[in-house]
Amino acid sequence: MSNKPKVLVARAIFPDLLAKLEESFEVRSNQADEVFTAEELQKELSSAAGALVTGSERIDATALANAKNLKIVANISVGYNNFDVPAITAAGVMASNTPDVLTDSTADFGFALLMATARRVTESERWIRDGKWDKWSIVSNPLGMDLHHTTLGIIGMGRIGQGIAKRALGFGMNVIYHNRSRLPEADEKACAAKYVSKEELLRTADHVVLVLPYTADNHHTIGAKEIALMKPTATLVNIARGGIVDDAALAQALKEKKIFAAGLDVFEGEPKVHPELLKLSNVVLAPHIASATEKTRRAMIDLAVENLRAALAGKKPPSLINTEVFKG
Ligand code: 8YV
Repeated sequence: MSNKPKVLVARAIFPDLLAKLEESFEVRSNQADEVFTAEELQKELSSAAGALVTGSERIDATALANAKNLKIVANISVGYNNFDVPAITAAGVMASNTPDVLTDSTADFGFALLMATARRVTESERWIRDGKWDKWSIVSNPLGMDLHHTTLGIIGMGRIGQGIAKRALGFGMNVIYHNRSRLPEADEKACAAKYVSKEELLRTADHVVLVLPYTADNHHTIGAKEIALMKPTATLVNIARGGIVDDAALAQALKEKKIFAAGLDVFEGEPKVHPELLKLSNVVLAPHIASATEKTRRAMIDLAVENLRAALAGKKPPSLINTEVFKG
């Protein structure tokens, strides 16, 4: 029997990082592609002192029902809508996430989707692969929308939203934003971004990007009614979370060309994608990869491990969410 604390690694991580963890802990790791069922997760957590989890694991009262020794659930993700924070706090367990380390990669990808969507990059590639490029034409080869010197509307102006706004400056874009609360003047200045209501943003932006956290309040915050406010030439990019957009309403609007195009990295019920979206050419699809560079994913795991090590050593985890649980 080992005296090392038991740690659960709920999803596959890089082998060298797993090996490092095994030096200090008795690790039970799920290196399979399958996500634990709720029942399996409850059982796995019942003997763990700490757990590294991802957005795929729902951590709630059920998951924690038998978790008598658990000190921390460390999310390898900045978003933590997979956490029922009040339930985790009530169980006396610390919860942590991975802010900052993924901001730039995610903002880069937001811009990649904005460009691919407005300039029809993936559609053009499919067009060539389908053998449709028989001649160059000035008027009929895929024509897109400009990004430069247009108005970018950012909904959710946290770290990643501000990162996108700063990138937009290089494109000479006029940046407007909507957020739960207005940014301090200095931050607005740093991004040259103007605060507007959600309605004004939807009406006036040429491109709308969603970067807000998913909460019960913003379920379907973009639905048929909101899309109807947008310009028919506008694009919509979602790198936030599925559930923020009503995917069925979006598919209908794209089909009817109510807006020009959409770029989606996240989906309601992912990894399933709404079947109507799959039929459309004016949508760019990505499999939730905004943070997916090896460097950033390693940094996310490193930060989650740092949180876990701190909690198991009786220290305050650097990105603790429910600070009230830490008894220093
Ligand atoms: C993660 C993310 O890859 O950090 C987030 O909020 O969406 C992504 O970076 C994903 O959630 C896996 O946990």
